Amino acid sequence: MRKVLSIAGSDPSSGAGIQVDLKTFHALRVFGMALPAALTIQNSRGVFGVKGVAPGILSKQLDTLLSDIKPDAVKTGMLLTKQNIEIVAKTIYKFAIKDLVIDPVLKSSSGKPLLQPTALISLIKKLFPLAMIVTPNIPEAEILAGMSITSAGDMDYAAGRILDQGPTYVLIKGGHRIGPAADMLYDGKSVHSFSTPRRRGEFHGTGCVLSSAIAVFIARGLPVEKAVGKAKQFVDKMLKTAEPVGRGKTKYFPL
Ligand code: PXL
Repeated sequence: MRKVLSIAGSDPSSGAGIQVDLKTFHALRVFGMALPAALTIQNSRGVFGVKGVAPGILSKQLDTLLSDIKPDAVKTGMLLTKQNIEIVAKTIYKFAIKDLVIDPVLKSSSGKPLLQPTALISLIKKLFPLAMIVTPNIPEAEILAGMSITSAGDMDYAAGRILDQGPTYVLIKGGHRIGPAADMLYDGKSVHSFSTPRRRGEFHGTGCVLSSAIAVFIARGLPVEKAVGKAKQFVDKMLKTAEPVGRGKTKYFPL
């Protein structure tokens, strides 16, 4: 039985965060585990508040879990605070976790900060060097690389800057681009492009499900390029049948 752990924010509406991560693990038939690093106040209309889990609690949860169960892969999402990022980084290093997927969540779709500005430097300096793969969308890649991205050439250049921060792979997701929605995977030597049709509407939790699915396929032993391809196919299948679940207009995945 392959085991995958998500360390991320809690979304009570369960279309994003640790809740949808667990649903993804279940749908893809691995043993899923979830540990909240932050809580959100939200529904299908948006995020109305955030709060980090107390550092002492996070640290003890992680140590207690990982000293017993060794996951085959770990995914991180919303971590919110500098202190919590540093605890996660220290623990990942201590338990020698190699297959780490980082979704560098910075904001919700509604624009609420999900990472405190003072925490960005710790995310880059402490956590990125431990990552197998980091999965920014274009706005996140712009902030991480410190540049604007308006062309394919910019994407390549930004990828180089992010790889210099330490991850083995970076996947820049093209969904926010005007024109082709291709995601580009870089390892510093070659580039792979992944295209699925652009689906109509606004969706909740797409990045969470993609990074969780990548973690599943890496845990199953697939090479990163294959894991990303399979994860993209899974997300596209979900996008095709997504629908609103509340009064908000964003569509949720059928998970
Ligand atoms: O989709 C980004 C995201 C990640 N994690 C949590 C969230 C959100 C967006 O709302 O709530 C917990």
